[in-house]
Amino acid sequence: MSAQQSKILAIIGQGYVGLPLAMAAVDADWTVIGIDNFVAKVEQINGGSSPVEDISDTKLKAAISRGAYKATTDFSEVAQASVVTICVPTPLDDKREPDLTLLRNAAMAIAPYVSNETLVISESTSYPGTLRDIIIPIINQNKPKDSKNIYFASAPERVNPGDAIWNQKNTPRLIGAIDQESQKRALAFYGSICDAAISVSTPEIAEAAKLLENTFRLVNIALINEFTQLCSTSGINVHEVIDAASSKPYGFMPFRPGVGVGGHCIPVDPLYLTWWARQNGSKAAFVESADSINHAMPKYVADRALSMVDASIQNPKVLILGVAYKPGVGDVRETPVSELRAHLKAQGAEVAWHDPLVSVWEGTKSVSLDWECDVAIIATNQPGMKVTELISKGIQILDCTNSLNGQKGVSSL
Ligand code: SAJ
Repeated sequence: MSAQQSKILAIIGQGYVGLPLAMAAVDADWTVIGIDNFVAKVEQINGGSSPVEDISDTKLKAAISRGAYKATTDFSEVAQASVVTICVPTPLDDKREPDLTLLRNAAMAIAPYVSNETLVISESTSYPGTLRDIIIPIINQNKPKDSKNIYFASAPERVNPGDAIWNQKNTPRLIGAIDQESQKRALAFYGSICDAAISVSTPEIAEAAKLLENTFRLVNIALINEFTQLCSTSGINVHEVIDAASSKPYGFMPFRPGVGVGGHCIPVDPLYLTWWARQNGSKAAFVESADSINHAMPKYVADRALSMVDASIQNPKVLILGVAYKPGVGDVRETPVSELRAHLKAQGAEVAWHDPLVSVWEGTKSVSLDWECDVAIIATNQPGMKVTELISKGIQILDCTNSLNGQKGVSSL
């Protein structure tokens, strides 16, 4: 491995995880090759247009113009790199079970090109054992004959889309490697990119910790969604209760109810955990029930909204405000608002939506706030949404975001 090769990084997958990592590595003087299967995305990126909200075109163009970054579909470029990170999605299949197709394909695609002494890191969230039992065997069985020494580590991504405070540099990273030399090299790599590279004893510890982080969020969101329904039946304002409980200086972390959980992480990663439990002959019953409680929220919200409309109206007109999976982003991946719309339509409602950060969603366009409706639902509290216009028009509103608490004509979850 030449000295020059020592600071070349290849990143597989140039999406929400891979592109921010690429830009952070460029800031740390790495030369980065971003590899992605999608020709259109590679051309868009090399044209200086960022497909990821948190990465500006300016930052991308600067990295490209100084020759520190390029995107390509050519996996043979992996041969130039000393470090290869796999940052591909790990979604669920149609049975809502782990789907490692993209991860296996990525390992298969890089294997013939990994040079001797290369460090391969998986950042893709998955169940414990994925690096050791799936990625490493694929690479060792398909690597070049003279690539005797390949190093392996797991460093699950901790990207928080839309987060203005926590980023690749200041978010501590967990590193669990297959052996000591791999650990030393992985710690050195992340040490060059972020402020805190934290060593854990095995890849399985790192993989399990990531699932715990996101499952912790899912179960606490489920608790508050269930608690909200209890409070609502007895006319107790759940947000005042949460604020009150938050006055305790220890032992309580406030979560807020909503229309459900979206994104590629919180509704997905805990199901890697429940599947893994079943593979080991046990049952993560608590996590499974949390998932079903959150999954029931879109129907609960639809019923609450339609109960606010005069029963004589056959096909009520419902306007949904904010369709992204969380505020501050235009990201609609796995947004629970899809199910909300489906439940409303199933009960005969005519549904339209408005979101200043999303122009097209599921083949439909965002409408203006002038769209006549019988009730409006604030599903995601997007910046720049002039909801007060609706209040002044006397439109009934079901606020799922606690952004209009206590205003006239506004019901809170
Ligand atoms: N949500 C609630 N109530 C809350 C908090 C969130 O209903 O109190 C909902 C949101 O509206 C959204 C969903 O949960 O629909 C997930 O939003 P999020 O902000 O919790 O999480 P993500 O998916 O954007 O990012 C998470 C983060 N995980 C944690 O904070 C533990 C992020 O740090 C991870 O890196 C990311 O998953 C990931 O990539 O795994």
